[in-house]
Amino acid sequence: MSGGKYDDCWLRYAENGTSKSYRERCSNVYASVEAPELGAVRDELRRGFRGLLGREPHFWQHPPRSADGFLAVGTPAEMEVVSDCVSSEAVESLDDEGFLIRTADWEGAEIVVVTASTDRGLVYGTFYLLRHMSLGRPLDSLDVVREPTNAERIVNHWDNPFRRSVERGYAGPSIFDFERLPDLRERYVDYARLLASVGINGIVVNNVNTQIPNRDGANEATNELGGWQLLETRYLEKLTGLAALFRRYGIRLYLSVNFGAPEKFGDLDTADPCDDRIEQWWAAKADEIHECIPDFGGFLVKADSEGQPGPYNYDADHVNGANVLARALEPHSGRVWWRAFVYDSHEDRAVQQYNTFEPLDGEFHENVTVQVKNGPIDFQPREPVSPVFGQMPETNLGLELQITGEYTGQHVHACYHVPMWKEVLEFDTDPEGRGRRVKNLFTEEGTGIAGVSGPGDDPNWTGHYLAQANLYGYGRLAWNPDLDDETITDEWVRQTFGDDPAVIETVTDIMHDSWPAVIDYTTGGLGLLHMMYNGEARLENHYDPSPEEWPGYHGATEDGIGKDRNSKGNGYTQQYPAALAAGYDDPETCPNELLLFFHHLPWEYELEDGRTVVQTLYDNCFAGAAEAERLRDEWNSLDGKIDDERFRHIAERFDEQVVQAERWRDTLVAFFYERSSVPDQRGRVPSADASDESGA
Ligand code: GCV
Repeated sequence: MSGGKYDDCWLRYAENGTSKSYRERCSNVYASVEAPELGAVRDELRRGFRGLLGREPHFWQHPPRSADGFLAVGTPAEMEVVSDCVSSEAVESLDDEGFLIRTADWEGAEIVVVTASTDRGLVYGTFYLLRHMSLGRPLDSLDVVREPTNAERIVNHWDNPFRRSVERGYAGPSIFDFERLPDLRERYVDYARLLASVGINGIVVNNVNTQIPNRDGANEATNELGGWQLLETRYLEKLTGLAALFRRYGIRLYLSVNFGAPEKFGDLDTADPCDDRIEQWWAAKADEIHECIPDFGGFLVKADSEGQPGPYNYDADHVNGANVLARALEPHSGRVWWRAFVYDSHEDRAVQQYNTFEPLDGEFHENVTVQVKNGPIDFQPREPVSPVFGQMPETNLGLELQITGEYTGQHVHACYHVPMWKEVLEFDTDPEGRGRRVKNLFTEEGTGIAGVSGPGDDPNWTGHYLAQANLYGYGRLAWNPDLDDETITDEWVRQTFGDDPAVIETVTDIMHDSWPAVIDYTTGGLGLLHMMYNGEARLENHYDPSPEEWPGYHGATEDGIGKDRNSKGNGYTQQYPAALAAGYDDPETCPNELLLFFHHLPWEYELEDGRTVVQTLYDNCFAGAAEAERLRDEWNSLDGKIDDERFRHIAERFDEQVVQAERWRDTLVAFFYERSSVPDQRGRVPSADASDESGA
């Protein structure tokens, strides 16, 4: 815990078997003192080495000539030691955020050099070195060069500044106390450290729902809470200090903005993007923001979606809307992240994003990134990859992932998202083309990755300690989508829980099997979705089972289940390139795990392994709930092997997960039986026959 209050997550910096050799090389640190980022570097080394070496290092303003070894952190331009050990070409060829770490012999001393061409690169290099040491790895013969694959690696907060709540957050109130800004909390520094340690370089601090729609019939006052007012001068001034704090860690601040802002602020009677006055209004606002926050990242916009205003309100389209903001930000190197999550009905929204955005390909301004959720619906436990990817070659695209577990058990259930994201990133958007995996789409300037983050003010940040791994894994993948999930999991487990092999093995196994279990008991594992309670209220729960509620999404009727999102139905399959479309369009070739997403099939349609659709749904629901129990038991086997606080907290969550998994199982199988009237061959689902028998 830092300061005894908040959990350190993966930045625990515990002493390990290699600490003795770390003391020899790192007790003396020669670090440049120039830029604010270097203050962050020194603070982190002090903190990290206090744990890893068991004592604070001594900081020098010149090379410590009497020492046998030392750590040097700086750019070659500033430090001769560095330029003596690393060629200037090697450093100059790095991109702005890249770094280089090398072990070298310098005037008889064994030194470790962390260098980069920018101060931001030094921040990342320092965190890399500390991770390397936290994993107990040796410092001999280091020769590491790293650069991020994706230039933009952003977290999106859905925090409501004036309520201090977090939409889809499961860890207490917002970390940010907006009303008290410009006062800064120590917690902001801790959060910036967590983000920078995994390479995040942008943060959107407020909810995309900048006005909270009156879905629950609340009065107008509710509309005041979403945060559109952050564009007011007094709030921009408040944000200045927060932006400076994040800047020390190489993180740029962004704001979600309300498309109707010019009108909302009362200056104008329209927000029509094609009106010159609106063009000027946004340009003046961008200038004002730049005055307060010189490295301001830009705007994130949810427009024409779920009650948020957008260009459609003014008979304009998404290009008009995004470009007017882009022109305003352009002189300040700012960027518009324009969300593609646009739909107007629950009829079948799968088709809508591609239909809305693909025709606009090539028309968005250079500094617009169209931010697309991984699937066409909404962060369901499993969805196909959105057909927008790979099919808007003339547009900067961004991938939006959900770090917070809105539909995956809301941090009561353990659900590790990294395997899901790997599936998305490795997806080939055009099997007949080349090099068009999702992970290769965000490497060009202007593209990037955004994660809906969700941490809150709870001491453990994420509600469930194991959910910290999703924030960790998101950052690591955003930096390098080629990393495999085993590597990421292993890094996270060791840094978070230490190096006891039994603990590592058990936690790794739990992480690995958690997502498949959630899919099975909340969907039946054949591609169904939106089986959960939605409700009328604003903060719908998305947690409890409620399969009757939205039949439009899963298509269950007496004759079968699933949705014809294929050429017989709404044509969704045809939005994919031919090879994918053909595969999905035929139930015989469609992957089982998405079968009912694409096809409405008879309950007794036979799958390849000889089981029927309904029997497979029954089996998977039972298997998922049984798996939740097994994961709980595995966790319980760690009693006494990790600290009591985390052990108990997670054990309690698992107990609740098991109960909830059984509730899901029982609700879904009863629903499947009620609709299909097909009994479970294994006799586990109470059926009409069974109750007749038991009554007899
Ligand atoms: C921020 C889903 C979520 C909403 C969220 C929306 C979005 O509908 O349930 O809470 O709103 O997605 O991504 O905009």
